[in-house]
Amino acid sequence: MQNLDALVAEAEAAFAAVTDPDALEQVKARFLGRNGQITGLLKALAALSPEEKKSEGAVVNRAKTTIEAALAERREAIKLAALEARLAEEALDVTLPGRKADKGGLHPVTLVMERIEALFASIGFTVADGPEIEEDFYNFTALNTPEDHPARSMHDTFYLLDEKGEVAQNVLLRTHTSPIQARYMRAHVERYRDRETMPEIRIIAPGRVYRVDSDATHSPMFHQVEGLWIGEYVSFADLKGVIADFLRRFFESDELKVRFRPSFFPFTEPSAEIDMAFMGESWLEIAGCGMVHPNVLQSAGIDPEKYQGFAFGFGPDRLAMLRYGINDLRLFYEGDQRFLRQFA
Ligand code: 2NL
Repeated sequence: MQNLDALVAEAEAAFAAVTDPDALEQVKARFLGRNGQITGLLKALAALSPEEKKSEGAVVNRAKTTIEAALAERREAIKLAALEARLAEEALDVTLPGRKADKGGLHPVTLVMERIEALFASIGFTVADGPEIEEDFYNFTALNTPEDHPARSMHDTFYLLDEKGEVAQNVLLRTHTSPIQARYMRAHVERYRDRETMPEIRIIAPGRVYRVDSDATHSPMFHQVEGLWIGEYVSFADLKGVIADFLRRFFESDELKVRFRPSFFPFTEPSAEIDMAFMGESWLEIAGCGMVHPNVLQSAGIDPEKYQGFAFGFGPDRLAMLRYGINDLRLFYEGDQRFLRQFA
C-alpha cells in the first residue's frame, strides 16, 4: 500500500507558500487539476485488481480529501488576510474631532459702520455711495477746494496714471466720501428740477478713502462716514442735536458731554470740530462738521438763498478703536485672525 503522507505534506507546504488567490489556484492544479498528481493516481487505479483498487483507492481518496480540506482552509485564510489588510488601510478613527468649516464674521470697522448706518437710519437718513476712483471735480472743485490747496498735491493724494504712464491730473482715489454727497446733490436737483420745492436731502455716505499717509495712527486707506442734511430751515442747532444724540446712542451713555469748537474746512462755513469728553477730564476730537458752504450748494445747482443745511464727517476706524479699546490702527488692516476673530 502506498504512503501518500509525503504528497499531502508537499501540497500543504505549497499552499502555505502562496499568499494570493490566483497563485493558490495554480498550486491547486498541480495536485487536483486534470493533470495533477492526485488525478494521476486515481487514473492509475484502473489498472489494479478489484481488491487493490478498493484499498489503494481508499488511500488516494483520503489523501485527496485531506488536500482539498487544506486548500479550502488556505483559501479562507488568504481571503481573511486580504480583508484585514483592507480594513487596516481604510481605518477610520471615529473619535477624531470633526473638521468644521470656519465661519466668517464681520470686520470691527464694518460692524461700527453698520452701527452708524443703523443709528442714522433711525432718524430718517438713507445710505448713499459712489466710486472710490473719483474725478477731481467731485473730490475737490465741487467742494470749494481752491486749485492751489495742499490737499490736491501728489504728496497728499493718490493720482491715477494714464495709458502713457503719466499722472492723470483729474482722476484720483477719493480722499473723503464728500464726493458721494456732491454727486447725490446734483442727481437730487436733476430729479426734482421741475418742482418749486425739492424734498430734503438727508443722507450718510460711508466708505473707503485714501490719502498718502502711513504710520501708527494713519493708514493710506481708511474709512469715513459723512452725513448731509439739506432743507429750507436746517440749522446749526439741528446739527448740534443730531450729532450729540448720535454720539450718546453710539457710546450708550446719556450723559456723554459733546463740545463744538470753531474750525475751518473749505466746504463748510461756519465749521467746527466735534469733541467728546474722554475719561472725565480730557476732550477727544471725534469729527468735523459745519453748515454747507454756499459755493458747494451752488456748484450742485442748489439755490443757497433758499436752501441750507449741515454736513459732518466721522472716522469709523477711530470710533471702532474707542468702542473696542484698541490702541493701534494697523491691527485693523493686518488681517491677523487672532485679532479679528474676537469681533466675529
Ligand atoms: C473730518 C471732517 C467733514 C464735511 C466733512 C461735507 C460734505 C459736503 C459738503 C460739506 Cl457734500 N461738507 N463734509 C464737512 C465738514 C467736515 O469732515 O474731519 N472728517 C473725518
